[in-house]
Amino acid sequence: MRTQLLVALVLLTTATALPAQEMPQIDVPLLGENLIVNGSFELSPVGPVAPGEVPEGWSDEAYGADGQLTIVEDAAPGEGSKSLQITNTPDNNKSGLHGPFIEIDPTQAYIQFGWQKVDANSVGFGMPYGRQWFDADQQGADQEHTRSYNYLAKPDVPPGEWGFTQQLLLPDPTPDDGKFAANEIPANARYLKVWALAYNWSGIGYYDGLGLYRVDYASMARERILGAMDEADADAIRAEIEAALPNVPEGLELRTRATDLLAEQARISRAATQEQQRPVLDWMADETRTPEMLTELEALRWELKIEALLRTTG
Ligand SMILES: [Ca+2]
Ligand SMILES: [Ca+2]
Repeated sequence: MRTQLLVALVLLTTATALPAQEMPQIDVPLLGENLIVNGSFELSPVGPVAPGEVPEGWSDEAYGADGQLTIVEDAAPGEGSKSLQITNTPDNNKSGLHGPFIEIDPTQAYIQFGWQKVDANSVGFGMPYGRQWFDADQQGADQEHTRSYNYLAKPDVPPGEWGFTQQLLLPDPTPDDGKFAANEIPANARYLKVWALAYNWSGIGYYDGLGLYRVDYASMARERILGAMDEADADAIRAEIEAALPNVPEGLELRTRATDLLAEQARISRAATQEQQRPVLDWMADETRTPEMLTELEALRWELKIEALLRTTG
């Protein structure tokens, strides 16, 4: 058990060994590459983005192509030195970027994060950064009584300061209710488009270090589940129950319950050790169940002791 835990910890450490500068405060293990191409705007030349064009890796300028985008070079907090500048005026107060379709698996976990700033003299924040979900036909994944886009919470910093924001995206646990929360992935979603907007205000705003990664949820859940079993000394309790069981008469409710619980403990343990790609919701169910199951296992050990005692004295 300790070896498995160690392996999980090593995986956790290596997966997060990414440039610290680009990802402050990210405390979940990441898988693979940044799914946002040119999210830090380092692939683009410094200067105004021509009207009708967008920086490499992006799909279209939101709300039309009015030449409000510029790649600037300053002390950008994300990777490299460049960032995206968006200029809004009273007459032209909406702009920003939409990304291309990014294929996702709605059963897995993702994290979206990024930096943003508005100039000190700007009114309000007004930099909605988020995503739109699409189904397999690349139509909006909204169902009745909901909408297909959500935004991250805006950073808690005053105008003039770069603020970092991040959001863990998890599968919608209730796909049948026709709605999904801001951090939930609709069950019918197969794609998303990142939105980095400056909406309905006048002034200058910036984006930098935008990221979207698959999260290695399995390694986090595995560590929590196996760690809880290790701490509760589940293997020892299990051995004790297995040793006591042959003395419990057939047909006793206690015996059935013990057999079921041992089977469940073995299943959760095996799944946590072996399964890599299973749905995040299955991991979450096991994470929720594990502490309850361990409490029941411990109680069962005592019930069996008392049962044995009663049989000896009776
Ligand atoms: Ca950058
Ligand atoms: Ca739901």
